[in-house]
Amino acid sequence: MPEDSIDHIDFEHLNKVALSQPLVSHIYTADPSAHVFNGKIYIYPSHDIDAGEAFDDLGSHFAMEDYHVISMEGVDSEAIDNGVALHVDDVPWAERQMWAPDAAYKNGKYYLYFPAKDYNGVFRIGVAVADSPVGPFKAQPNAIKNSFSIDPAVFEDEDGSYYMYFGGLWGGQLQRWRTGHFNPDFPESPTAHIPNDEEPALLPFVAKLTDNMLEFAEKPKEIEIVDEKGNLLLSGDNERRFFEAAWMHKYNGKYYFSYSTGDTHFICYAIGDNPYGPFTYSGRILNPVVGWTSHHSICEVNGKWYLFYHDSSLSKGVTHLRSIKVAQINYRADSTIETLNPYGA
Ligand code: FUB
Repeated sequence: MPEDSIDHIDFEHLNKVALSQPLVSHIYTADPSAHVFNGKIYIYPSHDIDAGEAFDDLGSHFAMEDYHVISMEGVDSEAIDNGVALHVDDVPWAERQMWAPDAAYKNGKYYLYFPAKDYNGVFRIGVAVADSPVGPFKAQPNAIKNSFSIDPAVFEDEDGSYYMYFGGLWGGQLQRWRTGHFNPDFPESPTAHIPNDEEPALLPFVAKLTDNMLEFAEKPKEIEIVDEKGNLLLSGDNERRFFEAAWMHKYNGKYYFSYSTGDTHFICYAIGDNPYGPFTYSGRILNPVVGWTSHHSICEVNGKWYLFYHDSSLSKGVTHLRSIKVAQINYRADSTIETLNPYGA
C-alpha cells in the first residue's frame, strides 16, 4: 500500500480486521524468514530502527544495524525475542544496512545469511555461523565470493542440496549488475538501468551452496519467471515481475518461487519442476499491506502451511518501522494458493 494513502487509514479499525497481530511489539521487525528447527519455530527477521536517515527510493532510511532471532513453540504461542544475534560492528566487511536475512541448519551448525553494504557502498551477502539457532552468530571475515544484491533465501532440497535465491531492484542494486559487474558510474537513481517496459524484466538469481555452506558452489544463475505461454515476464509488467524478497518452498513435489512485486506491493508466486526453474507465474499470495515493502516466507508447521509477513500498522504506516505477522495459507485442489487479504475480505 503506497505511503501517500496512509493518511486515510483508520488504524483502529484496520487492526480489528487484520488477519494477524504483530508477533512482537517491543521492537520493530520485518522480512521474516521462518524455519522449524528441532520442532520449534525460529524467525529470522530484519530489526527495524529509526536511524534518522532521510527517506529515498534507494531505501537509505532502512538503516538497520543488527539481527534478533524470534522463537515460538507454535504459531499461536508467545513469540520470544532472543536478543542480539549479530551486529554490523562484528562483521568485518560490512558497513551498514543489515537488510533481510535468512538461516539454514546443517550438521549441527546454524548459518545466518544476510545482505549489507560493504565499505564501497555495494550490497554483498555474508554468512555467520552459530551452534544454536538463536546465535550468537560469528561472521565470516569476508562476504560470500561473487555475491551481490540483497534478500538471500536459502532452500534445502530433499536430496540435501542447499540453494541460495537472491536479488532486489532499486535500492537492492540488482540493476547495477546487468553486465555481470557492478556499474560504479551509475547515477544513484533507483530506476536507472532498469530495462524498458517492453524488454524482459530483470531476474533473480540462484546459486547452489558448497558443502560447508560458506560459499557459492557455482556462478549464480538467473532464474526465469515466465507467463502461461512460456514468455519471460516483461519489465513493464510490474504487477507480476520480480522485484525483491525471494523465497522457495516445495509443495507436492513442485518448486514454488515466491517474491514481492515491489512498487505494486504484491507477494506473488511462480511454479517450477526443479530448483533452477523456469517458473511459471501462478498468482498472488498476499495483497498489499500497510507500508511500501512487502516481504514474506512460507513454512510448514505441523502439517499446515503459514505465510510469515510484515506490515507497518503498529507504527501507523511508517514504512521502515514494520512488524512481523503470521497467517495460514491454503492450497486449492490444483495446488494453486488462495490469495490472502491482510485486512479481511
Ligand atoms: O528490509 C529492507 C528491505 O525492505 C528488504 O531487504 C526488502 O525485501 C524490503 O522488505
